[in-house]
Amino acid sequence: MSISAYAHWRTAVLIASLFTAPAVLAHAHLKGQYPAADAAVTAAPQALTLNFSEGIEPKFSGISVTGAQQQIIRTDAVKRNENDKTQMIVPLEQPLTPGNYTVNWHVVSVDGHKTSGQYHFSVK
Ligand SMILES: [Cu+2]
Repeated sequence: MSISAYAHWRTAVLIASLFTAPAVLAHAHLKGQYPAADAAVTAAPQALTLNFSEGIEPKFSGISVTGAQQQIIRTDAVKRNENDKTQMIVPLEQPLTPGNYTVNWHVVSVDGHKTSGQYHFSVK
């Protein structure tokens, strides 16, 4: 490899590392949840749990749950699993009745980045 080709390669590696590392990895992406996205559960859940790829700040994180008629489902304050800072637990004030539900979530991860998303599930 010529000197200029080597220098070019070094520059490319440096730029690639600047753009790939922590910024993307550190965001809290939703990895799984209960009830699962698009699931139809038979047991009425008393809480929703959401698992993220990074630790979350419960004070700045939350969900809103709405039913098929856009009615707002009342929830208690967001908690973080004491043994797993990537797990958010949202108790429901009342068990869910049969129907379709939409969950809009937003979290701030421990590095201060915000992410949000939406999923659906139903209770039979
Ligand atoms: Cu981040």
